[in-house]
Amino acid sequence: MSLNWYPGHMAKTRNRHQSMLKSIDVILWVVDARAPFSTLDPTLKKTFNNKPFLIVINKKDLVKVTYLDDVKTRLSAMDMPSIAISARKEKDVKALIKVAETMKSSRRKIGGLRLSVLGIPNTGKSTLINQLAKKKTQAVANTPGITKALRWVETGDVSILDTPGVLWPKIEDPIVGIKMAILGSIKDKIIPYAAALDFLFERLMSHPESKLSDLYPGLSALEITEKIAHEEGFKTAHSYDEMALTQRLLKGYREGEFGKVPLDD
Ligand SMILES: Nc1nc2c(ncn2[C@@H]2O[C@H](COP(=O)(O)OP(=O)(O)OP(=O)(O)O)[C@@H](O)[C@H]2O)c(=O)[nH]1
Ligand SMILES: [Mg+2]
Repeated sequence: MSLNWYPGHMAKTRNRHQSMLKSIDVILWVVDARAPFSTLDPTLKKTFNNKPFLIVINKKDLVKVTYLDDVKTRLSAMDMPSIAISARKEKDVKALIKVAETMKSSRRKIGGLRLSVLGIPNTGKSTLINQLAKKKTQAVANTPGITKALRWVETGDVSILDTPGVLWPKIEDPIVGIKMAILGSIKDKIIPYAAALDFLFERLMSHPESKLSDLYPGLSALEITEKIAHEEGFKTAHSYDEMALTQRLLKGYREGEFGKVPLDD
């Protein structure tokens, strides 16, 4: 299974962003801290035309600091400057703006800082902007495709361009597609449920930060599946509702209920 979900608005967003580069000082390229490499769109950088960019590793509250340090070191070795934040934290967003300020071209002396935020759906782009604006200017939700259009938001000295989440035209690696599904970056209706459930379980059963075995000590993956299905009422006499079970687990994982378990190594 390779994922082929690339609605027209995604291509349009990329093109519009590229055509607006002249009005942007620094691009904030937002990725999810639980899968920073898988959510780094391999085709996006070439649309920046050498404009400075900063990788914003968002949702840092959902992984451990040691993991983040390793990610930053690896990105730096790839010539990708980065900063880890939680977009819900004012202090983190302030620190991010300070770094972006230092990256602005010295040729542009007048006027405030102009930023754009780009990234795959559901990484927290609009949350970041709301935090900066200190009010809810942008709609936010834990599903993909919430932001529908490019929109400038003025916040004091900083103008910031919100954009709809974009995926890349063809996601070749099925595991990357599954991770996107788990993170809530693709539409529910195209989630490969069985594959997502297998992957997530495997991860939660084997990762040292996972709380699953504390919650269900001594049980195998299958036994845990059965137990959760039973507890949640997804179980009938001979089978259980796999989709309901997967949705329940995904919801828990997305909210950090099972520990600070990243999807990328
Ligand atoms: N745990 C955690 N959740 C966050 C953080 N930032 C954003 N979120 C949540 O992530 C979900 C998606 O946030 P949005 O700001 O709508 O994401 P977006 O990138 O604008 O999404 P699209 O507009 O659909 O592309 C929401 O449920 C946010 O509350 C963070 O730092 N930590
Ligand atoms: Mg948004």
